[in-house]
Amino acid sequence: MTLQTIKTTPYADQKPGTSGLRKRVTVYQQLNYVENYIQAIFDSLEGFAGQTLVIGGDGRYYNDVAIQKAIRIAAANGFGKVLVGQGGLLSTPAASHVIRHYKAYGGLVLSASHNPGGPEGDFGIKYNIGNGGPAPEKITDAVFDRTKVIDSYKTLDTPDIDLGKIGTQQVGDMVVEVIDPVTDYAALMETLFDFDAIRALFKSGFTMTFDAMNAVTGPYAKAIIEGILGAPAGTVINGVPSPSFNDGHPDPNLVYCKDMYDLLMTPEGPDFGAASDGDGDRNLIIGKNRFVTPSDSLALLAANAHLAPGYKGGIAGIARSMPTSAAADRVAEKLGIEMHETPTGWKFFGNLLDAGRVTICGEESAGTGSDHVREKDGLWAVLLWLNILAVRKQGVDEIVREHWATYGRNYYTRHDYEEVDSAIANALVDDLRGRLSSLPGQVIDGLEIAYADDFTYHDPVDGSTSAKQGIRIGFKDGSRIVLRLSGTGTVGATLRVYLERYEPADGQHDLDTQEALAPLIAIIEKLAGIQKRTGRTEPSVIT
Ligand code: VG1
Ligand code: CO
Repeated sequence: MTLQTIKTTPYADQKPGTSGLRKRVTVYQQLNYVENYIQAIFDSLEGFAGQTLVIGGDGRYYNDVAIQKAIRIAAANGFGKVLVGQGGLLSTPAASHVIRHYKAYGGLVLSASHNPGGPEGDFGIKYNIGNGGPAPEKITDAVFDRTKVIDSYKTLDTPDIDLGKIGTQQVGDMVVEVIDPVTDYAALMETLFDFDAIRALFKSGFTMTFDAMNAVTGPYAKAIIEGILGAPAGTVINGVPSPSFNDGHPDPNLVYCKDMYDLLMTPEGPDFGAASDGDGDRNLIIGKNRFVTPSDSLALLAANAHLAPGYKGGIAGIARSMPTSAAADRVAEKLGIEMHETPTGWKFFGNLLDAGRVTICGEESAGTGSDHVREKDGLWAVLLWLNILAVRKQGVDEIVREHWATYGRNYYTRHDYEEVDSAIANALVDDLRGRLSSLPGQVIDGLEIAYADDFTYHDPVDGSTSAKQGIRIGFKDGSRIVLRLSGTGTVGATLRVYLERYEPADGQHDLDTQEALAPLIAIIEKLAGIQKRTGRTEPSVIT
């Protein structure tokens, strides 16, 4: 075994986005692309000599190759130990838990989340800090700066680790321990939820389907839902992780889970449907005849969390990303607890969670989680829903309706325009940004604009500021339009338009969502000219 210092040249495009560095696999396959990025991460950190690093991924194509490189570079840089999931697998929330549970220095999560996989698909690398959460901007900025000047990386000339074998192996002076990816996570879930009540629910004949989308959640869902909780075999579908997700798109939304949605809308369908994404941090919740929007799900989980043992003392506060609907705000107001609005991306919740100021966090993009880890957690959300259903002994639809009758309903939709020419998308956003100050007071189609700005977040814990986080246009009647560019796409630009309108508790709760929001859709077309500029006649995805 010899320590090697290999000369390299920088890549200009290694700027981490909303959640790590996501690129096409073919980009990652370039000479030293992985090595440069991982060395740049380690170069931006201090004090890890002899410490533990967690490595895991969602099992997508190129995971196996990247993990072996990461292990050698970690050993050459002086880590004392690497904890890695068997087969290289760890869901994102499980990786977060393993970092916290074993007091690791940090972790590398190898995933491009909900992006498609396979040789033509996407790959990603994300660094998480010792609290288990995504590195804050201070670190991701430093990593990007380092990638621009990096001229060498350190590695060892050792053979590959056998990732199939549980137990310890040696790489140079470093120990590699291959652990079961599910055990610690399942034990954590058992401390949070009333598993007896959920077992009784399944015994009573309650039926469910969980779509793991051929991604990482399969082994977790099978072990917990079918194994520990006793749901019948076959409850978990698409439960074997596949490097290409069986050529599917592991994004649990109404486009890629349309079959499940259709099934839940029929009398023969199960009582409850759920799904998770590529790396297991997102969730989709569908009850019989009722799709629950992620924004509503956040509000409902916050309002009912006390029904689960892990939250029986109540919650300290709620945080949501800025584009997420204000449904959760009404719950926080009623509970008299703190409410925070953060930029898109889980990294902004970490400080609030660490400071004990919030317990539950969520994003409109189907991410919900709590202070049990520092990532969003798909299966956690599903289990909390099951716990609530088991205790309240009501169906999803009934619970949702009661919620609206108490707090009112925030009609909500997101329109995505994917793979738009970057120059066109940037110009569209820049033009609108330039006109924001003239918008307040204007009346368009009978709706008066109350405020218009580009969201700047001031972190109340560490005082840091994050600017240009998305354009917000608010109306006098409480409606809101948000517009921003995605930070996770890998081809061209993805323009996201978020639309929201509030109906009070005694208002109309049965309108079609797209119809209820049609006036706002017309207004943003007038203000931003999306269809005119992009040539698109409709969004690529409506959620
Ligand atoms: C999207 C979502 C955001 C989420 C991020 C990572 O980011 O909008 O809410 O945190 O994906 O989720 P963007 O920048 O494309 O809008 V995951 O499950 O892909 O790690
Ligand atoms: Co994800």
